[in-house]
Amino acid sequence: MAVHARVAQRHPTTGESQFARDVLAGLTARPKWLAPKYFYDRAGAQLFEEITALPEYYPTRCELAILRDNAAAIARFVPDGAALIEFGSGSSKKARLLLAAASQVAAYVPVDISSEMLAAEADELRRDHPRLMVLPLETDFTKPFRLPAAVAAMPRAGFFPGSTIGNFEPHEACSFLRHAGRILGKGATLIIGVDLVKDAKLLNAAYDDAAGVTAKFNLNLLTRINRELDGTFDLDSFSHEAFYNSERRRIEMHLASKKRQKARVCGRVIDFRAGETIHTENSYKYTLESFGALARGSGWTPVAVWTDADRYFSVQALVAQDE
Ligand code: AVI
Repeated sequence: MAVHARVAQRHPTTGESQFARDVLAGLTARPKWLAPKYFYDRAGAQLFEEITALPEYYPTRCELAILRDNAAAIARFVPDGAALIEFGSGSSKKARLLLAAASQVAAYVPVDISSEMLAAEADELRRDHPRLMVLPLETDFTKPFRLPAAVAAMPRAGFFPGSTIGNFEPHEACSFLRHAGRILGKGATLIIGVDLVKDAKLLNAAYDDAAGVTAKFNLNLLTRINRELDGTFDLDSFSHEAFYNSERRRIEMHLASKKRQKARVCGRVIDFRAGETIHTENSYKYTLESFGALARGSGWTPVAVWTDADRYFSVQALVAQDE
């Protein structure tokens, strides 16, 4: 996934970027928090790629295996002549598996905020699928957007892999599913990757790997603040914390202050108590039942589910409910 948070948007009077405003609001809140979308600057996106290849990080491996093993069955849920719209396409690696099995797809619309990756991937896809219309859209896929006119008359299927839905709070996940329903329209299908509840030991290891890559990914947020917002965070005095909160069925990631200290951000002083944390991410895990209930309550009916043999991860087909 590529969710490079854009920082160009500035406040008309203060000149502050959206990133600066969000960081200051989060660091002056109690408890302190930062939005996970800000992980993905260039270094963060690179570290996330490394995470996906870690032995402990099962989601990417499992989802790729599910897509590979069931591509033909999944493709049957995509209508003839459909436009396949991918929310947060990144490298389109997973869509390629689906497209290879779904020759009935007439157009592929990768939607992503990162233009660099989009253009390069679109060119390659056009080369590999000469009959496929590839229509990249550079925009924040969580906000309302218009589909290209060329796909207006086509039936639509959405694709949202990676369990990115898990990084949304449940109410945000519901809003996103409704938003996807509005964009895809009546009768649409949505193919979505959803990470499943499992043994806490496996979950904890996946988000606190032995090589320390996830720790670097988490701490990179402070490096980004130091670079872009005149921050003075001392990285050695914060530590990565990740644990499964079984009551809320989510992995929580935090940055914990090892001591009482101060840091400056955009000229503001932020105080930390020893042990105080900045909550940087939630990664919700679902059961098939709990995700089914979320989907049904958000305008979608689950019609098929594929999992890996260990039932660590799922790919699900949802069909838009009639209003
Ligand atoms: C992008 N997202 C689905 C990842 C996850 O598993 O929640 C982000 C991540 N955070 C730490 N490791 C991976």
